[in-house]
Amino acid sequence: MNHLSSQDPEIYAAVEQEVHRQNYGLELIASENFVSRSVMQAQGSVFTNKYAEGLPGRRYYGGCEFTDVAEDLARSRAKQLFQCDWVNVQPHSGASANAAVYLSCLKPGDTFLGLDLAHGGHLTHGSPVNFSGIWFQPTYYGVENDGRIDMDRVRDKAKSVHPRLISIGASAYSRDFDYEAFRTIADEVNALLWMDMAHPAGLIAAGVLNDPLPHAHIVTTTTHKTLRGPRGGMLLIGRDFENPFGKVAPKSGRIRKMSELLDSAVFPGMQGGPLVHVIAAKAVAFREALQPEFISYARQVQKNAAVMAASFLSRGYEVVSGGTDNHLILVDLRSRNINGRDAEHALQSAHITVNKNMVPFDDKSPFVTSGIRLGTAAVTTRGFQETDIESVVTLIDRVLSAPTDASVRHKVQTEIHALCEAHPLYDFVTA
Ligand code: DSN
Repeated sequence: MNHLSSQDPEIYAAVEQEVHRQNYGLELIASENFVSRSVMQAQGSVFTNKYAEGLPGRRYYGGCEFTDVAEDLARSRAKQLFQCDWVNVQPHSGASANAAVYLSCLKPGDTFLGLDLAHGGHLTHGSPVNFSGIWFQPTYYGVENDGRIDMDRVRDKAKSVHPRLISIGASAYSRDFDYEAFRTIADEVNALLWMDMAHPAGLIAAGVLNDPLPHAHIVTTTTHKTLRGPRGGMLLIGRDFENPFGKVAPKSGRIRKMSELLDSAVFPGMQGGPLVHVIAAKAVAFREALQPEFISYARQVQKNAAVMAASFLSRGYEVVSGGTDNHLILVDLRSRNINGRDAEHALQSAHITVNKNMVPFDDKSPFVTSGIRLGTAAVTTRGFQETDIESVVTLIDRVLSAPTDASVRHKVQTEIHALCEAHPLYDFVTA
């Protein structure tokens, strides 16, 4: 980074400090991961200079011949990875991909049904402060006292609210989904079924979780969580189909496919020029995810999360739903005399990064919360195995058992530093 360090020392210093933070801190935010040098190099490439509105072969700008190569590779690799008919790799983020679903499937004011945000759902699945809850009519299903979704309750809710669209997917739900049962319910109430697999996408790609693509009409994802690519979004369809709204193609009058509606919703519906450098980096990440090592990685993420849940349980903590099927766990601190906000702060000062999170039936506000959410995708990338995870939980427990004791935090910091040194991450900026 010699150009950056000489030309903009202030930004260089921030980058350098961030590299140090990532190298020597414990990253347990469930939605984060560490990308490879190749992904970063593609993202840092001259593709950042290019305008490329449209799709490969059908652009509104000249000079797109190499952009087309990158986007076609991203599309074909994603299709191979998820065994699906169609993808659009242009959404700038998961929220943009989700917005394209709403734009294609709903009119303002239409009712949809999704997982309650207070039970692990996502902002773009109907929060009153998000476009999804401002322009459309959200209704919710939740989890039961055991922390799991009960499909009979989902069916009852769907039959009472008659949604046009049912969403699956979450930011804080540690169990796998029964996509077949969701599809049966969607068919019974004549709704479209949409899965937002942003969190578990990498585990789905590796085949260690159920596959939504044969069942959901539309799937969205981010590319940077368990899938371990650059920050961004993507839309997918398992088997393409005629759009149920009867929308026709302008000249031929033929009914357009759902994929065509979604392509138009991304551009020109919601976005202008795609981020070609990010698309190139997505292609690199998809190639990595197609390698056999990625399956071993995904299995280890899942094993590490299971060990993490078991270690918390054995120390007397409550884990929502009693464990996990995927990469994340939600710890309910209500029996521990500390709230989520204070736990997050205490852990942060010991260089352990987690986020406070509402737990189902929480009595505290989203700014305080009763829980913390932890995930194993990032630490597994740097090589943590089951025994490391047990050490991590021991260290977290030491901090949470004495959250105001600076000497405990200091000792834990030193041990975290040693654990991170044993599993080196990035070596390209020395700090
Ligand atoms: N904000 C992300 C998460 O942390 O789950 C989801 O978009």
